[in-house]
Amino acid sequence: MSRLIVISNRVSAPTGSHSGAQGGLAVALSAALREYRGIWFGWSGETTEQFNGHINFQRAHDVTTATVDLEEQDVEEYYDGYANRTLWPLFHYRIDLAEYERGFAGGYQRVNERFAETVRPLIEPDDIVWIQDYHLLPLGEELRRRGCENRIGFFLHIPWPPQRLLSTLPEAEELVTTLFAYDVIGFHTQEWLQSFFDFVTNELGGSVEGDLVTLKGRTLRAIAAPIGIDAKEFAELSQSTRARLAFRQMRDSAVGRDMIVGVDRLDYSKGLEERFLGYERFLKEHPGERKEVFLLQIAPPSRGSVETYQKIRTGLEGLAGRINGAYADLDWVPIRYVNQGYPRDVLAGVYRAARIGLVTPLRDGMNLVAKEYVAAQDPEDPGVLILSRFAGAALQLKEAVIVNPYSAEEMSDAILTALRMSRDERIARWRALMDNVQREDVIWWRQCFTDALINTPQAAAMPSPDPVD
Ligand code: ADQ
Repeated sequence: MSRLIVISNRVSAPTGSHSGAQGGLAVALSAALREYRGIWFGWSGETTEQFNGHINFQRAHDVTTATVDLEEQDVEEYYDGYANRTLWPLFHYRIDLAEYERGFAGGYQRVNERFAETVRPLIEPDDIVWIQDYHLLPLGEELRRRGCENRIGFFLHIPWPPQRLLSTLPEAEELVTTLFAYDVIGFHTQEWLQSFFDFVTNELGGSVEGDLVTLKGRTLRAIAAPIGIDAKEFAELSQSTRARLAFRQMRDSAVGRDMIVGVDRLDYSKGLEERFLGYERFLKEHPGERKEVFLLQIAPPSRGSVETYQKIRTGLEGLAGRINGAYADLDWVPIRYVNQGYPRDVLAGVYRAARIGLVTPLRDGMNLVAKEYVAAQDPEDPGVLILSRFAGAALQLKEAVIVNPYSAEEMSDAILTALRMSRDERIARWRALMDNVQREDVIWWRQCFTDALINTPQAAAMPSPDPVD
């Protein structure tokens, strides 16, 4: 069997326990790597004075990780800059927040070259290479320029923006053209895939035939493969001792009230402000229901060195304070706003204790929290998932209460609907949701992608016309 070489911005070694706080992508990839003899390569998260390509190898739970340090300037331009201040907002449809700086683009390209240079000697002829996410779009091209003829796939974990938005990026054509170094590229949904097709055909003059896309004589296969969670593991987790304890604590502290839960990285794409406003609308429109519920929002800060993230943090604190100030009583606070991460088993218990899971991103590639919420429920008395129609997950989780997160009124109506939903209906909806979460889980996702990669004829694996000296 071929080895799998996974390359992503950050690497998260499997812990072997279920109590860590690994992010969605990290959990998905650990599960994938557990099955292969493979290597997971990426940035260590550390900086060094001068980049030297030194690789730090570690082995844990059958997965070898290989990490490199980057220079301070790399982090500023590649990670904080191009990845998080240019591509992330643009790909989440927020061109108002996207910053186009040549310095960022240059740093991004430099780090991709450094990654290619460093990882290239680790790749053996039979290996398959799987590159992850928007930090590393041109990495495949850089590997080809260094003579790598292996099968190389790329998966994008965030949305692909509509043609008109992407065309605002000065390097759009160059960047999209580099993707044709891959054999297969994957997106979570048909919608993102279609936007990619639109850009290649309308903007760059390429062509699409079935799932084969051709540009400037190079062909790749583009597929939609929605990521899932390790549903079995998560359902088991919700039965663990720590999950039970968290469940009990939440139910006790709720004193008979229904808990609504939101769990997100603190990010503008997650629609937290709109969520608070929707919940406020509910409190305002339904005074009789007020003290029957409370909202627990768990939102650990992320990307704190980027100014937009500092601003949304301050904005949300202000909004939560204002809503609590307007509605709280001696014995009740409407919003509990918590700024930290929790181990996954604790989260599972919290999800299970919540009558409503409120997952309302403005734009999200997939959203794994929605799936985790479903997997953690008690089959005899499940809660209700309220899900944004703009999350990739909405295309699979159709039995959720689907909302438009931009409408506070819709959000308020959805909360009322969920609170009043009969147990029979909750069970029926949950069963259908859970079937999907179990069927299209992380193992299924990994197989969809690696099967496509292994079975695609290697049309794209021709060396780039412009090899590195
Ligand atoms: P994210 O934007 O990080 O992922 P998401 O898919 O919801 O979003 O995954 C978040 C993960 O972090 C979940 O596993 C969740 O349990 C965990 N998490 C969130 N808050 C936490 C907390 N307070 N404590 C502990 N854990 C917490 C990106 C894309 C998504 C896509 C994934 C995977 O933006 O659209 O679904 O990658 O492809």
